[in-house]
Amino acid sequence: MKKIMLFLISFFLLLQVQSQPYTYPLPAYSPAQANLEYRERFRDMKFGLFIHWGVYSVLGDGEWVMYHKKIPYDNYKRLADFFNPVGFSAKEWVQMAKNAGMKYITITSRHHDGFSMFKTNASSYNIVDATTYKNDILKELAKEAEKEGIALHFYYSLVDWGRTDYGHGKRIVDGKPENTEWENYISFMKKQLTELITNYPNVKCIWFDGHWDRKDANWHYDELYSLIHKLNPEILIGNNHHMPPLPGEDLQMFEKDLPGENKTGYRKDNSIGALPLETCETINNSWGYNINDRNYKSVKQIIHLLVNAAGRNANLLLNVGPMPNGKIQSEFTDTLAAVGRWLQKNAETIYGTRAGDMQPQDWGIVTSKNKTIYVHLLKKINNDYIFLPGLENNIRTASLFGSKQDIRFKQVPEGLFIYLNNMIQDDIDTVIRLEVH
Ligand code: FHN
Repeated sequence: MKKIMLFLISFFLLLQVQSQPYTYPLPAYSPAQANLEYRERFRDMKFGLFIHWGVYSVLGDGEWVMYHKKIPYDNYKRLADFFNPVGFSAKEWVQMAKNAGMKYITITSRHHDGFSMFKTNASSYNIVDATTYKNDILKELAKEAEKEGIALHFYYSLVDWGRTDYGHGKRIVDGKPENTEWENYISFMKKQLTELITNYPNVKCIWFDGHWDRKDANWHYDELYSLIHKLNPEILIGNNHHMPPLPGEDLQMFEKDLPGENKTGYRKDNSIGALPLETCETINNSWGYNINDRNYKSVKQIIHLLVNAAGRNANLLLNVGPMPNGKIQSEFTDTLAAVGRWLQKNAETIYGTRAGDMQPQDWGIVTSKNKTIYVHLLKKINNDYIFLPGLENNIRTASLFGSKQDIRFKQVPEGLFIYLNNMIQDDIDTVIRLEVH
């Protein structure tokens, strides 16, 4: 009995030692001027299109279908034979994003299933070499996005369920999966990242995902990040690792959470840093195409996400999962078009703004630009007034945005009262424009 106890104790101690998160002694990083400038342009953009697309879309059950349905990799790989997206049009996608008021597109260049959506010499499991379609859709998208003034970002998975050098499911010992060629996997990623940056020179951000699969592994971020910044110092690096940013990263991202919230529970440390912020969300409940998912967010919900993100200094990266034929379903395109119409009217209150000095309130948020503050009421207010605590700016005028209607206000040391008497409130967002002295 004593022996068994001893064995169990040492087994659990060993497990604990092995599952220690890897700590990153990353070198200090000073971003290049071009990088700092792109960070500001990125902050101004406010709204981007996230695209999860790969061979998994053929099964219409999301991008994790292989994992969830326990499909052996050899069988899963055959999906490439059926992936023939003849309906894909880079022009249509870019126009859809533009009409929605989106300023950038982030697309999955390779997801956890290891299928590359671009021509790569590092693996034959890619859209050009493994499908009958044979076209590099990233090339087409890159060309079209550049022509239309839309910035292009690439999602890149750290996880690979297929490669033996990744060793999916293996135990991590001393920062590496046991009995695998981990260094080989790292150099495979370096090859692909080099291709993505040199063959698609307008790419402006690499969006890593999958760290959470191996918190205790050494991902060699020092090498990956310095390679990217050496190839193009302007490129922003983001990593969806659910931790505060590491040295070498240029943006902080939040998955299905606004900065400061932690609804998903992904974060241990919920702090918000000084880097540009981005929050990503799905237009229904799925990232990759899911034929059964009818949980479409409404136009109002999307606008509220966007406004709430802007009021917290973050961009909204809104995801759609295109169908296997390359088309985007009408439920999504209709919503995006309606959001675009709203943005056309309200552009000034969103693009190029920063969060106002006031913390988000129960009724909404504020954005600001130069000497103007935009108060976004995201709820119908039954009171005669709202109060903006801590607003110290010296207000000159207040008016209903988009009309000449002046609004009464009163400044006190604790903040600002805005009187709403008889104001017709908008069902989505009533915007009040404050001019500061
Ligand atoms: O596992 C992925 C998931 O498929 C999707 O890509 C999202 C996007 O943020 N990230 C991962 C989950 O954290």
